[in-house]
Amino acid sequence: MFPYPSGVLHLGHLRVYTISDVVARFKRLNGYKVIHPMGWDAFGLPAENAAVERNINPADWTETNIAKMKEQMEFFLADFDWDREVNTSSPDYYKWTQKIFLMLFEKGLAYRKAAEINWDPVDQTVLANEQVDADGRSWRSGAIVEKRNLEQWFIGITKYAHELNQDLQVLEDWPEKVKTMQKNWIGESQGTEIVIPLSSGFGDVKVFTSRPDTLFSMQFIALALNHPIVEQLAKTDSDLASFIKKAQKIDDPTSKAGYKLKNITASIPIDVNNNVNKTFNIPVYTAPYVLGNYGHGAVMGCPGHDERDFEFWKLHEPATPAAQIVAPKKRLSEKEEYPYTGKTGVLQDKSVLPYGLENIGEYKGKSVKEAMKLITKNLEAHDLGKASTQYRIRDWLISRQRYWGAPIPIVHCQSCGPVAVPDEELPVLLPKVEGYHFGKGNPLEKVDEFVDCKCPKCGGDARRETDTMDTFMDSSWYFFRYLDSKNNTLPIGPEAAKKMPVDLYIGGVEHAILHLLYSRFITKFLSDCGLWNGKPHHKEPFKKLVTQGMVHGKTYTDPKTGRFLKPNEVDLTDANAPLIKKTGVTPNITFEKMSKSKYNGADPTVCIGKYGADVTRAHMLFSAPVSDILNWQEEQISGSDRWLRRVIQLGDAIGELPSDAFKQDVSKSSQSFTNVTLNSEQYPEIKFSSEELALYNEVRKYAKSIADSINVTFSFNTIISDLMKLTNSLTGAVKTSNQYNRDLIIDSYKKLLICMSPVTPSTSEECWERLLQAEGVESPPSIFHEKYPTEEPIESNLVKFNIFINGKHAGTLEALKTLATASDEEIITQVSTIDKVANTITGPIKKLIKKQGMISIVL
Ligand code: ANZ
Ligand code: ZN
Repeated sequence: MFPYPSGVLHLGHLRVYTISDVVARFKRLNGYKVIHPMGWDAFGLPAENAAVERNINPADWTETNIAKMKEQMEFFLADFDWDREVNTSSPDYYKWTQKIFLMLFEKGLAYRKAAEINWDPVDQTVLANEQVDADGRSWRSGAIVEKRNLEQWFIGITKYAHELNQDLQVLEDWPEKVKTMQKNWIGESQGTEIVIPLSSGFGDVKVFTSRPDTLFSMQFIALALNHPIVEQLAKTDSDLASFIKKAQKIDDPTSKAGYKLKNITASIPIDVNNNVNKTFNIPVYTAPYVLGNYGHGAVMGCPGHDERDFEFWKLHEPATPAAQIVAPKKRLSEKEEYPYTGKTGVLQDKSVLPYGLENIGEYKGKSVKEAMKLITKNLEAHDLGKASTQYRIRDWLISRQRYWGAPIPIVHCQSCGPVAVPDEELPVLLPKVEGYHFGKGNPLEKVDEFVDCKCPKCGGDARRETDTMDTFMDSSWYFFRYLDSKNNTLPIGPEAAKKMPVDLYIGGVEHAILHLLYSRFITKFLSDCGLWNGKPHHKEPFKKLVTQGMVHGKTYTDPKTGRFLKPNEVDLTDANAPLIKKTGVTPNITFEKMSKSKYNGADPTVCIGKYGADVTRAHMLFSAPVSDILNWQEEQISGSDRWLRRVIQLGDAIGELPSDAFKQDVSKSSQSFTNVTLNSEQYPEIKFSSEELALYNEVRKYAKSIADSINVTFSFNTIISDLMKLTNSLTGAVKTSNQYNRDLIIDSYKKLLICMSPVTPSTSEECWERLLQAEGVESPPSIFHEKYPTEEPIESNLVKFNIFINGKHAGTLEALKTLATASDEEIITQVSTIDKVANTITGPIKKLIKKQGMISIVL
């Protein structure tokens, strides 16, 4: 996920981009062509705020920040494809964001509708919900925020709700948690839409229910506060009007508040004998727990089966018990608690239920599932209901009354209405706006040259749209642009589009819902428009998603006051026992989200400056599994530092050893040999001792484990521990170098460097170069042109033989299996390589027994 160019790279960036850099480098070593791009999510409010505060232009501010962050990214050696860089605020990017908007507009998926927004009357601007504090005041001006109804642009994401929900199933490599969050956000619900008749000329209301089987237990109807019938009644019922006013402030979905509407009642539309029913014996309420924008803004209240309905009923109609129709298979005792919300029961009448209907006809004994179907069918026959699917998700409001965003490419004409800006006039450029225009209202409205224009259709005077787009619109398609960042005729060309989808997408879990949902939606839309052929991929943009955890900082607080302590207030002479300088008291230590007010931030560039990029990267990966919170403890970085020093020293040691410090005559110096030809090109005519084979295999084993950590388990912390263990093994071998073939040692070291190189590119490259130069290669090629080791370990063909002399165990010998059938002479020669045995075999041999795993010699 690309960053917002705030101007400062933080540890969270370092973490996510180190992970992706390791994967990119690793995959390249494995022969893949990897696209590892980087770009900037550059539109948005902070740039505009900076413009207000410092009187600079948002474009200049953004550009400076990008330059700064690019430099910081170079510090940690991230190997990005800068030639694919995108910047969402540059005209050759937002031209295509505008084009995509127009494609949506053409298909009726971008439209205008009045919507309630937060209006700051002092700053004269629209605020996002997050910019309104708990007291309903603007975060910036402090003014009480007003609700206003303004015409806004919406994107019809609900048209894709079903697909977005259904295709979550195919995303096998996405975290379950993220899929669940998306599922809940979309909120697909299968149920029935029921027409409820109302008394006294009110016609009827529709309700949506997920439990049509509970129809005959319905005891009230509840309408949303803004339901047309409620609004109409409020005109003549002043009690109702004042109830609505109060209830509107209630933002609690469990609220029991309610108002019984006067002179209006409802009927259960059919009776159990399947006749139309108009008895009008059901009260109608309005209640804030009914959402105006879900279903039909109306609920059939079934206190016997729904928790909320039950609570509501108890409060408002305490004299009437809650009726039930569904009972668990086991008979309910009267005492047993209401409501019964389970779905495993069957429909029952009063012979089973204390407060049920006398007789439920054909429904008796039907399961919930059967009854749901049957009731829906029976309603349908009278045209009083039908199966229906509802969604929680709403259309996407993209209008922002802001300057620093992509202008919505629409012209408003008196006679033609909203008209698309023709393709050849794209992009609609953001005009440069002087700093003093910022702060109050939308600065674009004050630029006459921008606003005044001609209608593209009729040529008459027109007004250009001054709303800009939500930045989520910019980031909903940027991954396409990476594949074809310089295309100036299309957002992405057909050849480049074949590279979609993205194999691996890494980012914060804070984007689990909106960004990922919008990206999935736009990706599906672009496929439907033929911009890429998404069908083989279920039109999904991201095959694998990894959400990395946050980086938390060490936080010191005064145990008495709870005050956050600045670093210079704490005495850290003894790292294990910090003290508050002033009082000598031990501070509380916690790990919390880094923030200026907690003095717990760490600057990655400072860390890299102290320890180098490789150590910082290794420490970052080693400290925690990718998806967990990472508690940043700089004092523990020495572990990674020491490891890299050991790797460098190991190279020096190998280089300094004279060739006679290694195993010399293969046939003499080792006790036993494998007869497998190991990688014959590399080790011609060499047979390995078991120690050598063990080292050879160790290298392959760790190489495979590291590859699995990246390809399969995505557990980057274990990569570092594997590399450390391999370093130890190799260090041990070099200490006993006379038992090892020199080429094997050098090759193992090279393989260690290759395995390390995705994590610690500079150390690996440097050690590589030094080694090759010492070997006489004049200008060594980069380690990144090497291949990642993928050979399988080789099983030793040696087996253990227990040696007995005169019935006593005299030692063990590792030898080829064939020793069991070798000649006696051969056996004596081989067992004599064991010193202890050689000393005992003095006299003539009476008897020699040879078996698999056992040699017995009687002297
Ligand atoms: C009767 C009933 C009986 C219900 C019962 C539930 C249990 P989901 O599954 O989330 O879609 N409902 C419908 N419209 C509503 C609105 N605008 N505001 C608040 N609640 C609303 O939820 C569907 C259920 O939520 C519907 O099924 C309805 O209550 C309620 F034993 O109808 B039910
Ligand atoms: Zn016109």
